[in-house]
Amino acid sequence: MTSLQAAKKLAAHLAVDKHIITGNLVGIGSGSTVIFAVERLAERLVIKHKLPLTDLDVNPKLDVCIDGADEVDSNLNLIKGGGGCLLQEKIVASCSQQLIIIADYTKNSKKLGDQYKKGIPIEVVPMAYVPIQNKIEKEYGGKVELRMAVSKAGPVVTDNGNFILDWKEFKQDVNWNQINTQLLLIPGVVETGLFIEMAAKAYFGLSDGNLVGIG
Ligand code: ABF
Repeated sequence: MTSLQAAKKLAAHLAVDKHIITGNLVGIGSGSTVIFAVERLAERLVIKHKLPLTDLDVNPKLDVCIDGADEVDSNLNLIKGGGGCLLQEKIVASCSQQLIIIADYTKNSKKLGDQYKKGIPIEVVPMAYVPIQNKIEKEYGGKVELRMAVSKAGPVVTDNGNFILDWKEFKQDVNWNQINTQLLLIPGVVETGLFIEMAAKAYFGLSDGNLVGIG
């Protein structure tokens, strides 16, 4: 296991051990860090030999959501969606009393954009991607790129049938709450990868085997 993987595992195990108690309804995100959280949950549920799964239409209120992130600033604001999942993760997080972020040390930053250079993901309705690109660049600056599949055969299509725009080289000293609200008002924007004032805590595994937590 590399030291980065070990750091992810540390944060994931601490979050599960500290925040999940028997009987909790738990939301789970995606990504390589969350896999360690799921493994830990499975270990703790070994007596039952399976993780009971549910849906938001059956259980719309969750106790805790554990998820990864691409970047976490010192105010616990997040960039998520680098792996393509953001809308469903934001829905699950919003149904949860507590959002706990688990990450390795590379995700810990003072300001959004300090560490993560791939941009803020914005999920959009396909027919609107060009007007949205133009509007964001004109009003807020930076560069907005359509995310392409690794094969370059076409754009990435999300689980919800939408495209993803990555907003790069944005200004960092801004009111992210306000910007997020404004972005969501653009017709065709479905959701953003800005998770503002949503996370209660973030744990970062370090390369030396220690952990730091914020929140
Ligand atoms: C998901 O997984 C995404 O929102 C985020 O982009 C990514 C983090 O993955 P990893 O833990 O693999 O870095 O939560």
